[in-house]
Amino acid sequence: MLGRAAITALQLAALAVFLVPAAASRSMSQETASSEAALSRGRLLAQVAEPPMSEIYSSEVAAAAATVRKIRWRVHLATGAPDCFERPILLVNGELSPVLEVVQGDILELTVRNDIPADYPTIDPGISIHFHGFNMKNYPWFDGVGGIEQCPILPGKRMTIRFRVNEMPGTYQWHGHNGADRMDGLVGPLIVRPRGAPVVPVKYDGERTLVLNDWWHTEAAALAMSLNRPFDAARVTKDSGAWAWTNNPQSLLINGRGFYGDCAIGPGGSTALPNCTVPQYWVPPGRSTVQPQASAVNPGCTHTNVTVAAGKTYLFRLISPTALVHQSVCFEGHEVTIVAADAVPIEPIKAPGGCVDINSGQRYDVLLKADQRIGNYWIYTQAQYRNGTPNGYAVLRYNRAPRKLPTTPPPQPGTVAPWTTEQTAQIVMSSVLLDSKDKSAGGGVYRTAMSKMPPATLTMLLNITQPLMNQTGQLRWAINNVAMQSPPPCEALLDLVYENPKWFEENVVPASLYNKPNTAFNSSALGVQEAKSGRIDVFLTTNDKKKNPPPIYPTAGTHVLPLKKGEVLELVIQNLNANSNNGDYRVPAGANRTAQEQHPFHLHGHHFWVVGSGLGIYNAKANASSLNTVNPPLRDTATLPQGGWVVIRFKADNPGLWLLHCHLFMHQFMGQLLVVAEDIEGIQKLERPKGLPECPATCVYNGAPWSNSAVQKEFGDSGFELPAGGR
Ligand SMILES: [Cu+2]
Repeated sequence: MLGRAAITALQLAALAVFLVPAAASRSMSQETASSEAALSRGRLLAQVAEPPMSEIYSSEVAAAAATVRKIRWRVHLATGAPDCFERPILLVNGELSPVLEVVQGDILELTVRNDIPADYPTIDPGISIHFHGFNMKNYPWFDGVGGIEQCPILPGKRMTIRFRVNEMPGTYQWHGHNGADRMDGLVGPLIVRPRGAPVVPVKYDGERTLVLNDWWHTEAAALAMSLNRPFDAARVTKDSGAWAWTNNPQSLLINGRGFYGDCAIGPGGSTALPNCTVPQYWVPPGRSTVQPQASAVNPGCTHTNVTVAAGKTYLFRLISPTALVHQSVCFEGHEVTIVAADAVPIEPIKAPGGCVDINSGQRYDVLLKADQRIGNYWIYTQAQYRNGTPNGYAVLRYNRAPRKLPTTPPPQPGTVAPWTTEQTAQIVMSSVLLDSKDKSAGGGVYRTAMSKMPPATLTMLLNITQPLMNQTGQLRWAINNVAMQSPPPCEALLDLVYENPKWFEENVVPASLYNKPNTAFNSSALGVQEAKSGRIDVFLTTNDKKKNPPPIYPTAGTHVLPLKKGEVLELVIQNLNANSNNGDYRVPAGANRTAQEQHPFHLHGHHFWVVGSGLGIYNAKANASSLNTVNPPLRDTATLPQGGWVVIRFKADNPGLWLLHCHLFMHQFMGQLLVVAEDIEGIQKLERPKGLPECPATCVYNGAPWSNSAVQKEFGDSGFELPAGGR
């Protein structure tokens, strides 16, 4: 946590934040008033508010809602201690992870102001807001990916996002999609209410929303910069510093709260948290069930209590925006029934053992009946595939139960098995939707969900590897041997496409032309290409292997997959060993480069059919029986299993540039993404909205290795320093 003190000292005086009363949305005038009142009280420490719990759904309220929903957000820096450890965090109007709630058919008019100080360290200056899971049909400009669809909102600037919410009702999330902002707290629930009666009725008495996040004690920029340093020891210099893994998260948060072990705080265990008098609490089991007291200066230093009334049924909206962790979330002593996945109704199924597997980017709606003895029960989250991550805990508290912890010891990590691919395959499309004859139901937003999955007109294999880049010594994640390097945000990619109908033809550079093994490469090589073409270089991947074969050697660039209108693309995403690239990247002695990891693949602009997933190498014939072509679920995020494959399918019916990427931030940052360029002519028919953010004068590659001298040059005055290098 080097540099933290300097930042907070610099910013504290201007960064008073306050506890915001729970409410789904507020007007700017109210926010400003509260903010000023808080400032005048001179309180310096952040108070992290629990995200407001949604009230009982009422279709009358929804139907009467305003057509234009104007919301103003001020995104700013504060200090907070969500898990007892104080660090800089990003808040919206003084609140961590506020709920954004809209009604189908509403026009959302969201004005976002970036009040983050210009010298707050970042790998990519400016912010943007993405509406995760929204198809954004006709609004590709507002999908919120910095550098691709818009230039980011720079410090001191604002942007108004305006679009009609033509989305399926259900549970989504919003989050920052520029740099690593979402790891600093810029994320929250996004809920779409149906206009009128829901198409798939689900009976319940109340709603609860649980945001299940992972959390580090180090600012995201420092973690990301360390990931960009040379992994290959032979490329490490004194100035470059060495690659450093982020490690597992320090905490799992439930609704922005967690509890960091025993207050021996800090990645090195060195720094004691001031005012932290809480005794050992979560571990060892049964040692103490004394409720830790949240002190006046450490209000975040406690867990979330979720209250329920005995005999009532609740819809829990489970949302995972994690940067790294695939979790199981469990409800002690209670059965839960899953009724929706990624906002789309599914055939209701019981979660095995009361536990739901939820990957980063995914959402599940589950029903829980409070049918147990009045008391306190654990809600706990557990990391899968990442041993050493502590559990997250909250308390399910019945009304009239004592204000204490559950009497049972807190369940420990490693006690819940992840779902198998067979269990995941039990998630299928709701028969109510499939059997419906009314294609206009829900404003027609369910049309795809109600349709039989069309046959694929185009099939493509995406091989996932983790190469070590010969050119830079950086460790990357690659799709078909291309590690995506975002274009510098001097102009959004979407603008280039829009301005010039021939842009793709003129600027697509066959990958075979450059980035051959052993060619000289430096961090500005892309800039050289850009200067040559006058634009940005692009690698093309198509199924036409003869014309544009995927690169043989791992390479870095803006990875684009063009798709014509009406095509039905089936993507087979295959997990491979790191060193199965045919490449000549070096494997450092002793390093295990055969490991595979699971990846939650998320597609912007679409819900896709999850046709199937399994282990081993995909074989169309041998795996045919495990594919579901009858009632596959429509999702926007699907797990590529460790050592396995996943098959997804979608129809190109939405003009835009849509990211397909691993939703683990670290993997996305390390190159595991590409841009689906869908129906370019269709894009050009859409009117470009006015008032999009101006692009910065200087282009910064977030793919650049951050040497010590580069960090000093960029952030020298802020006191920011990277964590010590090392592997
Ligand atoms: Cu991944």
